[in-house]
Amino acid sequence: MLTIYSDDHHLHHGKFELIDGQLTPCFEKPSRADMVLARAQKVNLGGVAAPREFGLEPILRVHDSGFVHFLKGAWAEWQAMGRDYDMLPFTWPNRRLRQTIPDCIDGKFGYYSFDAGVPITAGTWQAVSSSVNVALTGQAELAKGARGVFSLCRPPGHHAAADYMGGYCYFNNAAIAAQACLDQGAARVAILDVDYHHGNGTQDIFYDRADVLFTSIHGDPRFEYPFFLGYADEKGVGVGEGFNFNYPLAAGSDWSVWSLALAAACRQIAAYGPDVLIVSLGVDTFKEDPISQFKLDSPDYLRMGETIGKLGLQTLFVMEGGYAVEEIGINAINVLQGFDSVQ
Ligand code: OKP
Ligand code: ZN
Repeated sequence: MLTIYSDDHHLHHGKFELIDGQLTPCFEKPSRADMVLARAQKVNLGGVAAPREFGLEPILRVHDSGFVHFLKGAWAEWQAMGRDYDMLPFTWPNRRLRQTIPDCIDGKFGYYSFDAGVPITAGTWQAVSSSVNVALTGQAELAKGARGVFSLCRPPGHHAAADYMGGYCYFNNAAIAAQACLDQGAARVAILDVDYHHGNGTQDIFYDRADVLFTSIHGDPRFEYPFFLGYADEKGVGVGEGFNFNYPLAAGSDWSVWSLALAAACRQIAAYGPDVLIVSLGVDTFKEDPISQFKLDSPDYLRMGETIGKLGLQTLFVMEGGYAVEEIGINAINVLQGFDSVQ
């Protein structure tokens, strides 16, 4: 399987996120993608290619233009105020607060985000734009006929909605790739989000649509981030009703439990009959992940890939989370090798 990768992700390296009441060094760091790339090369997964440049147009098919331009100009605005350290938001338009976009950078950042897990640095725009190009280049390879492609995106994307960022995510790489499939003639795209956290952004983007099926297996929002979306009764709305499936699981869930949810999600995907499958591939379900509470072990990721491969669909894997940096490469690449082992 071909891997699409760009070194540009190194340009995004936030210093701190707000977690457990403390400013903590970011878990979402460059070594994550470096480890995944190293493993892909070590096992000869199938070559590495650089992304092509797609520009803003495919991003604007998914994201709000005010949001995109805020992100593009944010660092320059911040610097113009004499600030040379990482940007973080700290006020959000909660219930009964005005949804009016303020003029000042701090107000705008709050408006266009939902948590403090999204530092913006000098290189963030370049890195998040490249991450989208990595996803879109993978999508283009799939369109040319590949059975499976790995877009080694960083930063991740599944918490980002049309007009807000959060949870280490700025642009929704998987959603942008899904929309590109549709724009090039696909009738239906299925998304399977196996990251430990609910893909709230992806769900929100496609919630009122029938042309994208969204399925997600994740820590129950009653106890786990992002807390405010990801319940099993979220089924879609309007023509999108019946095209959204959440599988929230208890803390401590291991492969015996997790694999049942995967089987259920795969049944929905098969019944939907999509032209393409996009997997939001997070491996923070791993038993030693520092911010997560599932108990998958490294060999389980081979089984995961086999199960996905047995769907017999053209599949784009888009990298999301995974914070046990030592094992992230083994676990992520195990999924892809499991997939490749099924013909
Ligand atoms: C991203 B992905 C809030 C941070 C709380 C955020 C976890 C984001 C996970 N400031 N934790 O789904 O792996
Ligand atoms: Zn995650």
